[in-house]
Amino acid sequence: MEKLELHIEGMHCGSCAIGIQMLVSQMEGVKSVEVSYEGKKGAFEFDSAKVSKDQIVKAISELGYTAT
Ligand SMILES: [Cu+2]
Repeated sequence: MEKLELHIEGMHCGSCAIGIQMLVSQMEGVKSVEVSYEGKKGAFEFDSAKVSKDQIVKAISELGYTAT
């Protein structure tokens, strides 16, 4: 299990954070997701054999946010 912390730009409210959380937690191999709107960040735990960091970053950017 791998851990990843991302800085997320572009969220305007708490439901943006929940939207990201719901999308990423549905991805295969993702074990846990915690997105903070106030902190502008997300903490992810995932199985790197099933999903990559790049795939998570890409999924977030497809929602219209910038994850770095
Ligand atoms: Cu919002």
